[in-house]
Amino acid sequence: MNKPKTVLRTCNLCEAGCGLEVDVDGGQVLAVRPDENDPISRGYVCPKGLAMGELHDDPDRLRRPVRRGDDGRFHEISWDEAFSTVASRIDATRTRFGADSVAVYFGNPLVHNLGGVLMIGALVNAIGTKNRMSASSQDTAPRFAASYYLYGNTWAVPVPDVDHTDYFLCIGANPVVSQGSFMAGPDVKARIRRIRERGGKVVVVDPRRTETSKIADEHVFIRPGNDAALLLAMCNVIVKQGLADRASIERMSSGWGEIEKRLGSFTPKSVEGVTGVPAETIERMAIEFAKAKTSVAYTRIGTCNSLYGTLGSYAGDLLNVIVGRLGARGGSVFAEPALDIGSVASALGINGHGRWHSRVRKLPETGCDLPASVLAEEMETPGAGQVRALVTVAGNPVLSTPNGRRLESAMEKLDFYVAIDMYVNETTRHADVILPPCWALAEAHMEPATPNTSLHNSVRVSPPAVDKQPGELADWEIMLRLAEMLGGGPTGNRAMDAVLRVAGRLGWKWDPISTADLLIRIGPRGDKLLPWSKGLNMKRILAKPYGIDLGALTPGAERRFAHRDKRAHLAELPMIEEIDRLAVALKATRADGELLLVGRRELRSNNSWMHNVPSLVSGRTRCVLYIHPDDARRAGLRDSAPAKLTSRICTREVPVRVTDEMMPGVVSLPHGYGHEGIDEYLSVAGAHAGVSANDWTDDQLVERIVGQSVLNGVPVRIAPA
Ligand SMILES: Nc1nc2c(c(=O)[nH]1)N[C@H]1C(S)=C(S)[C@@H](COP(=O)(O)OP(=O)(O)OC[C@H]3O[C@@H](n4cnc5c(=O)[nH]c(N)nc54)[C@H](O)[C@@H]3O)O[C@H]1N2
Ligand SMILES: Nc1nc2c(c(=O)[nH]1)N[C@H]1C(S)=C(S)[C@@H](COP(=O)(O)OP(=O)(O)OC[C@H]3O[C@@H](n4cnc5c(=O)[nH]c(N)nc54)[C@H](O)[C@@H]3O)O[C@H]1N2
Ligand code: SF4
Ligand SMILES: [Mo]
Repeated sequence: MNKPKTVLRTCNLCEAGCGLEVDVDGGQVLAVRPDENDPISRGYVCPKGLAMGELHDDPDRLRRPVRRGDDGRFHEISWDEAFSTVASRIDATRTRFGADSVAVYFGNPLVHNLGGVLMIGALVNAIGTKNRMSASSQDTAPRFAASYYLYGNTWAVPVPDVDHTDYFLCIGANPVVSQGSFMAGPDVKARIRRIRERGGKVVVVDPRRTETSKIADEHVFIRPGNDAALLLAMCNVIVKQGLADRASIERMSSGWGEIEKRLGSFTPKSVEGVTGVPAETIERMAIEFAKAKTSVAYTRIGTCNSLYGTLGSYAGDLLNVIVGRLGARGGSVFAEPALDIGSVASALGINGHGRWHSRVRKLPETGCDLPASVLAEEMETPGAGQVRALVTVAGNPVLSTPNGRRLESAMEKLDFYVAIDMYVNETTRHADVILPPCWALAEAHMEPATPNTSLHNSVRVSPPAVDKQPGELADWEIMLRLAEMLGGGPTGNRAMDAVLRVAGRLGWKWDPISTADLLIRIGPRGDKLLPWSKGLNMKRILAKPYGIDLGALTPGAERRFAHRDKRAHLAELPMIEEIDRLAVALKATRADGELLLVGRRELRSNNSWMHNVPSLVSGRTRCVLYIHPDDARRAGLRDSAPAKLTSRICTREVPVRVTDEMMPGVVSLPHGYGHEGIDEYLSVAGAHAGVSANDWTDDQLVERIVGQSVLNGVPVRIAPA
């Protein structure tokens, strides 16, 4: 007999990692509450976290594998049938057409799933494909490439030391709604407020007057795609004013001369036109930034997902470097996690850029992932290496990747498609087989990746909350079983997997927590497997229900630099070339009447997948296009009336909200909606369909370094419907 109990968990839905109290009875969730006693989140949560129980109970969530029958409908099948079908179909495609004919796409929720993350390499290597894609190319590929060129380390992503800074320059991010990305920690809103309370300054640069700008001292409108120009101009001002920290540049970096001589092209006046930021504002911001006691520039999705995404991410770091803020307290610092997943990834070769390219358009890999925007053409274009089978794990690329509808039609040509997902969504509805994992509450939880970019170092492992029901498998169990059936094993390394197979015959079984234990123990904070050491191991972590506080972020950056000379390389060739291209582009003129479409996030929404939770979709309609009154007037649009929005690839109707929150010339639409014709599988989401922003975004309009599609700054036109 089960007895009701309360289990303490961290929420796995976003990077904030808030503490939850979950009342459970066996397989049932009775209640979910904020955990007031959590020493880190102190009772802070958002509505999504409180909906964990609703997700668990959602009748539309798949509990058993399903296979599409001749009638086109999904029918439940046994796990044995599911695994043997999937393994034999993938193997058949691979044998006939080569390993690259099987593409794999990993979605965002996997990032918060320890077992899933550890199984990525296992599954990809078992298949043997180079056609590996992920949500990264709609999110972080430019950031990773910038880190790769600057620090020689894809995973060296600096974090703004918000808790200690006196000047927070927040560019292309809306942490008050997104809860912070690459600045992970609960209640970032309060943390940002505290900067001002201690006399500091917060400046937000965004084409929309966002929720974050409402708690800032200053908001600056910028025309999308131009963060790099703005940041380089700020660098120029700092140098001209003699405010650059030359000693620090000298000590930490190489290549400054190459950059300094190029900064001349980026003056406040020369970038004023493209950025829309007045020259005197740029000048003042630069001087304030340099003169503040401490300061940090932070860039995120708005910068990353735009035409100069890599250069914009680079230029944010450059600004920090030249005033001596990289590695300084209150500046831009690196977290020191217990499980250093970045170093593990680097050791496995997941560190680099452009080592191979896509077959059709020759777009480069970044950290082993090709841009997802190549997936449709790789399916459509005949020839050796054409993609004929697809595996998706925790993703919804039809709604989340550019020109999603092209991908959706291309998917019809596939010989076989298997999805590992808990839902039939707009993408997985096209699968032949769907393998559903148990919901996260049935597994132990430990964030594998976010501690790499946390605002404060800590480590915590939450126990499973609900009992796994008979016939339920976790993501890692599904991925591992498939990998093994395709000839691989848990490490993705042939020799190591062969050893583990022998161990397996002796009764040893791979599992994520033991693997994390090993990685922690041999990691920088670990006990190095020495019984007398005071270092970390899983036993010590599990003994503390709230985990272990590993202290504030510490100064120093060099420990993360992987270039042999232990310096930040400011002038690697791709960056130099991009700076030169941007210098030329500053002179281009803008098409008349052209609007630029950008994205937006909503507090009650999580990319494409939480709209099936009733408590999260109640109230006002959220999927509406924001437009400035002047643009609305010019186009003859009225508030709340539908409009016809046109990009290169799509014309469709959207509901409009007229608001001076928007910069003139820019319109904003959240992504992740567009749940049309899916009522059968997602009864709640289907009734709140909205439209998908990625019906308009363009798979062919890409950033030049990583080939990631432009999702912010898509040229559009608008007219009354
Ligand atoms: N236009 C535009 N497009 C964007 C963005 C933008 O700003 N603008 N942002 C992009 C960003 S940052 C991201 S990260 C991507 C996200 O894009 P994706 O990762 O492709 O999509 P998600 O909406 O996160 O889909 C998550 C899927 O995972 C499933 N899922 C949830 N939890 C689990 C789990 O534990 N295991 C398994 N197996 N499945 C699970 C859900 O049911 C859902 O189907 O979208 C991107 N797309
Ligand atoms: N509630 C909620 N939280 C989430 C998510 C969610 O879907 N919902 N998704 C999670 C994920 S996967 C991620 S990656 C993070 C992302 O977290 P953030 O990076 O904070 O993402 P956004 O909230 O989309 O904020 C991007 C901002 O950039 C602005 N912008 C657009 N183009 C430009 C430009 O060219 N320059 C500048 N300066 N600004 C621009 C937009 O107007 C927008 O305000 O959020 C995570 N948290
Ligand atoms: S902010 Fe993120 S981690 Fe916290 S409760 Fe909401 S979804 Fe969960
Ligand atoms: Mo993301």
